[in-house]
Amino acid sequence: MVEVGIIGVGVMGAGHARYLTRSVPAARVAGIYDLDRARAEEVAAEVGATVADDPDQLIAGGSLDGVLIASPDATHSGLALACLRAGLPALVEKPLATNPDEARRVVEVEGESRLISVGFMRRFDPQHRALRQAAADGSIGRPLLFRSIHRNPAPPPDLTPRLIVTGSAIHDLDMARWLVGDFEAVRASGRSSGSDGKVDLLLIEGHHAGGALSTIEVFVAAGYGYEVTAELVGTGGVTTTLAGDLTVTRQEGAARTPFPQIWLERFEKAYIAELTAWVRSISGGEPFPGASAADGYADQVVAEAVMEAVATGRRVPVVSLA
Ligand code: ISE
Repeated sequence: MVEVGIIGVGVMGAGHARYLTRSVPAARVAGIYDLDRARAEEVAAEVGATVADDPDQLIAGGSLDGVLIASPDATHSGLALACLRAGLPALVEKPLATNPDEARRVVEVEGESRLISVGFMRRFDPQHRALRQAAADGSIGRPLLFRSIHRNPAPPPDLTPRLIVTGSAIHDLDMARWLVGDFEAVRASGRSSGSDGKVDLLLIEGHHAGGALSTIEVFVAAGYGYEVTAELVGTGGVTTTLAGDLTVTRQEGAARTPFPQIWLERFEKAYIAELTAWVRSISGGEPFPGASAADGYADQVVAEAVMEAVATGRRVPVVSLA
């Protein structure tokens, strides 16, 4: 039994606690920490865990096999470093950090240990995996273009020009890297759909080292629901994700498809597959097949270039330090 501690049990951390408890038989949620003690106690009671007084107590307590970090984004890299100091594997929710310097520090301290994994769950989504397969086996020829549409029903209350990139678009940047390779440069523009002038729609154009292109739409105030659609255009065919679990109801002259309202519904299978693989990497010593700290850093570098491209309107080169 792999004993897991969870730091942060907001929407995502509580989701992970439930997935681990219900759907990953080889793991047990043993300890939980959240700044909001009442919230920690509520989720701990649900999954049979104990509550820690602070994150250090949880990490350095000596009884855990791994830590899942799902606290606010700005705390991710510091907690990842604390796990590295304790020699504990950690699955860090995306983003690994909120800027490239912090992400790079994690990569440097991690060294060869590969203790840090990053929660880019789309890498475990059966539909995105089909695109990856199509890119790898040559069935649609040479990939020319990756297209991603990423819509949320409503923006978070603290939406900023940084958060829409490091909190939302970073998923699509990671997918673009995973499917068509490293970015060479980006262009990007933002629009506001509301009267407050906050940028809630981004359009990103990626130029990739192997010659492929990517276009990414992120719209976090789409209203109708949560939708992620991806497409890979190759020289010999096109593979597009279809939302496999959706239904259509035909009634009164219309066909109606209800959309999920949140990522937990859309990506439930992906989260469970990701957690299962992470737990297996701890118990069986197999390498985690998802995103590494190096990926988390590379994505952060692209995110920074996207922010510069939005602010300046220019084509911005993407340069990672080796
Ligand atoms: C959220 O944090 C997620 O990671 C979701 O997958 C993403 O769609 C959403 O935009 C983020 O706020």
